Amino acid sequence: MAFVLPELPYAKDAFGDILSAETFDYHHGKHHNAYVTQANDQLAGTDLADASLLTVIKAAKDAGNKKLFNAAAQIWNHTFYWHCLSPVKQEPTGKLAEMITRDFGSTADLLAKLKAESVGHFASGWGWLVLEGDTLKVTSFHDADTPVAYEGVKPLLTLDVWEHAYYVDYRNARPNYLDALLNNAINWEFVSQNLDGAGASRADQG
Ligand code: MN3
Repeated sequence: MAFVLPELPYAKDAFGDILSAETFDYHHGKHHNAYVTQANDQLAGTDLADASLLTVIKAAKDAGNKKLFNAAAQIWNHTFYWHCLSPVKQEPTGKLAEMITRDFGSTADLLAKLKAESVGHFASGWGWLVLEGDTLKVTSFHDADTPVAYEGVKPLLTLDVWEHAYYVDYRNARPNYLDALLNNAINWEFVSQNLDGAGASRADQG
């Protein structure tokens, strides 16, 4: 079964100036879609043609098939990223808020750390909040690399810092894009859900 481009969990104009409809047209409609096409083209007629996205990501990594890994991991990363965004401003609550205070001091400290990691990430990649054991950690991954390719690293929240994520609305100003998202547009409810360790499955398909 071929992979599909998942629908956005909101209207493409839902974020106003924070992320424009034009950004979604390109980022979701063209970039994300291209990864779907690239993965399907490579998988057609192979043993992995009916495998789940997570299975393909792990198999491609084990086989050292960088081209397939990049396409499959980017399908997963982008699907997860869309779910991490909310057009309605939210705050971390409950157990997540307690863990943030325990591991970072405050939500403001976490946001500052996520911004610093993501701004400082050289070239293309993804900023991440992950769960390792019972501990929250801020990290980043290069290019298409993804926490779901590693044992024991559970995805909670991601920020796309490839230039295509912000160039339409922020030109080269990655820090402004990150400020806008972190302060206004994070789906903390989704992040909280992912504390169950099942975040990987929420962007899986096939
Ligand atoms: Mn992207």
